[in-house]
Amino acid sequence: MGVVNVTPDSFSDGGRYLDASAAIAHGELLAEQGAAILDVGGESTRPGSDPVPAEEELRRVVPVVEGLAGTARVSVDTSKAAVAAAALDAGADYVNDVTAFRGDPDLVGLVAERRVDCCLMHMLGTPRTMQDDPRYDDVVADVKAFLEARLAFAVAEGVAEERVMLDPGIGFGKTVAHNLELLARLDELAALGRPLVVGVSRKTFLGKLTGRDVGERAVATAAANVLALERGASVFRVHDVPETLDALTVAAATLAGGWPVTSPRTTTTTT
Ligand code: HH2
Repeated sequence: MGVVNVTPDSFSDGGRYLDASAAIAHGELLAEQGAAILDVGGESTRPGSDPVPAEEELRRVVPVVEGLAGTARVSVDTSKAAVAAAALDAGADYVNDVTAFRGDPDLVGLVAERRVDCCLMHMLGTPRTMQDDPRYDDVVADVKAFLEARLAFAVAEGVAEERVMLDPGIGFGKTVAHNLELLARLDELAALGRPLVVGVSRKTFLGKLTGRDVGERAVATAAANVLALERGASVFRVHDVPETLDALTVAAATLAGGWPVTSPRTTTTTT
């Protein structure tokens, strides 16, 4: 899943693709590089960020979804039903809601009615406050119980279970230690039986571990994604598609103990 942020303030690429044509060109590049899903978002959820009014989010997201429809699957990264509805009308077929249907009471009904896939993510608190001393009894058990409850809620509201993917919400109300424990014990979340999405890309915990600035975290991102794959994740939300795809291709082949695993990639050398 390639990230297309149409925002002035995203933590790693804010302002770079605010113009619709730049965002569409970027999404096309990510698809060419191997992204199967393009996740288009018009509201930053970085720590400390403020919500964006629906009209502004719509203005940012809809032309980009329209421009990318047909290039790859298009996901809309929103917690607002009005934005999701317009994005689905414009060609998206996946709703990525970082509030797991807690942000807008109308979103779950929309996803049920349109019969589209969705991602429900764990977050402690809101983006404004989530990094202020987050605490858990047992971060993995707490996140697992939350995701199980949100999955049950979605199904009770009419979303088919097979439409739901779950995400531990790396960086959303978590310390470095919380993020590492979630990744190390991801197999416990995989036991919920739904595909797992992970979003580690360029995040602060990788900077704290490596000392690298936000634009220099592609290798760290790929390493975390490889371990997430090994523990059962199946969707990897990233800004740097080629690096992560190479790492995942090699990791998947190694885990499978054979070649080819999925679609073979062409290469210019034979060694
Ligand atoms: N992380 C971000 C945004 N959306 N969605 C899911 N499912 N999982 C994630 O981990 C996730 C997400 C934050 O990253 P980014 O979009 O790059 O930054 P910003 O929120 O500042 O736009």
